[in-house]
Amino acid sequence: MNLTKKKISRDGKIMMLAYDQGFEHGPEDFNHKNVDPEHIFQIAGEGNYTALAVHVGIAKKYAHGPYRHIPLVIKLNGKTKFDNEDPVSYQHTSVNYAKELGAVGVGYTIYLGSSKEQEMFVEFSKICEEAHRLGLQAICWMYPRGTNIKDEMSTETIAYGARIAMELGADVVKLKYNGDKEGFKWVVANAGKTKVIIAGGSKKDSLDFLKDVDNSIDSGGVGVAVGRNAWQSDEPLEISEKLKKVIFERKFPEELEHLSKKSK
Ligand code: FBP
Repeated sequence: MNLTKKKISRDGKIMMLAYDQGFEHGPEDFNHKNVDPEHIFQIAGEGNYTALAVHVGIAKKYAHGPYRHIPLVIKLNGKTKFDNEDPVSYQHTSVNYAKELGAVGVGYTIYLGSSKEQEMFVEFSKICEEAHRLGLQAICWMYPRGTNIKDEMSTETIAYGARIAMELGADVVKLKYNGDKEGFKWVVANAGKTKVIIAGGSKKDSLDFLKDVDNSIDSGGVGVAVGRNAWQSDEPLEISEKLKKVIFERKFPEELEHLSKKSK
């Protein structure tokens, strides 16, 4: 495969597996199986994800051999769960190095509403410049959070996040979905030509998760960057298959229940 031809999307849709939670949340998200990055690379490959998002250390040590074909998004910043009052997350990896490691995209989290938001705006904007010069996609993990944010899940706040990501130059913005299907059209409108994907959030009933994905796409989203709802599932490949059918074949989540009853 010509590695330069790898993309983070397929047919304009994105089904990204996110595995940066070990950094953001710590080992509490893991069990003895999914603590192993190799297990996650297997899910990404066999589950036919369009991309896998990881930090640099995991990319360097695991994105080889049978996993070389998986399009990689390398996260360039990260913070721990200990810093939540007025969060900031600084760049720790360069766009150049991400490119050297074979990434097709780079990811960066912005905490909109934090007193440090300006610092993240400046870093991300420069990252977009560099990424685009090198032919990489720039993906913004946009999380309204901090002392200035009254309700991080309000539609207007999520739409503000979409707007900022677009204005800073993101190709894709990853946002939380608040269940307001009509309101999400406003969110997507604010993102303009920047593609919108949703985060999975903490593990929930698989049907509820798939309905959120379905509704967000109905409202103009193009997919997901999902972590815990996939790799914390007892049946990660089964939920991945259902997800694929919702995103690419636009099947109704209810239609897929017969595939199995196990993936709760
Ligand atoms: P999940 O699908 O597991 O929620 O992952 C999405 C994600 O954006 C991760 O990439 C990131 O680690 C995490 O959510 C951050 O979540 P939060 O800061 O809201 O706990």
